[in-house]
Amino acid sequence: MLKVWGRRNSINVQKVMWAVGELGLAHEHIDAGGSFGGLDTDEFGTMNPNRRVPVIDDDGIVVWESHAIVRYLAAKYGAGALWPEDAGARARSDLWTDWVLADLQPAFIGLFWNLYRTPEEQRNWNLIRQGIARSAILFQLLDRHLSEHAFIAGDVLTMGDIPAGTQLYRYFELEIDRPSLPNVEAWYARLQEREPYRTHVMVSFEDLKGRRTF
Ligand SMILES: N[C@@H](CCC(=O)N[C@@H](CS)C(=O)NCC(=O)O)C(=O)O
Repeated sequence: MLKVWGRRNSINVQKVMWAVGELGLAHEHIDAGGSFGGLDTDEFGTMNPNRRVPVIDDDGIVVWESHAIVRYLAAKYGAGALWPEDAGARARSDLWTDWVLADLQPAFIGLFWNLYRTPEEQRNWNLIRQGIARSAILFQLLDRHLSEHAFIAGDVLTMGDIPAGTQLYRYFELEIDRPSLPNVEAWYARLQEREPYRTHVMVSFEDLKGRRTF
């Protein structure tokens, strides 16, 4: 049976769990990382020498890196749904996935760490302001793309929605200035209609407040 390792309040684990939920896959979830620990064992290091979550073991196929896992699960179990059959739609899914890894997530997670995960007295407000401004530019770029599409790759949800869509809960929950993002907000509302999104992504991150330790 598919096994998934990773704490549920990790944004990267949430991508995988959301995909598992969309695909309706039977699985075993094992809490790991953060206050659960377990990443420094020999057994874990054999699965993921980078010692991070998420990791999956699908009947002997071990995959780490959240986007690689989402692609693997979509390709194996979601043909014609999360995994677009059309090469153009698949390329759009891929490019927005890579954009999240290269641009959106470093900017937004940097902001999240500097603002939310740093104790108040240690916060660097220059870095926070830069993170807010950079995130705003990137979400506006995404907003322009979504003005012509209901979902990232077209009219239906695909694997391409998962990396960027996972960032939204925290972005809209943080008490920060945000630009007008009507199309991102409409997409966020569409995602919230989905039970796997509500269950696996809209997860409290309260216990990360002021904690820079993991
Ligand atoms: N690029 C990796 C990043 C993995 C990563 O940094 N995971 C964090 C959680 S979001 C982690 O394992 N941190 C150590 C811990 O939770 O103890 C991915 O997308 O899977």
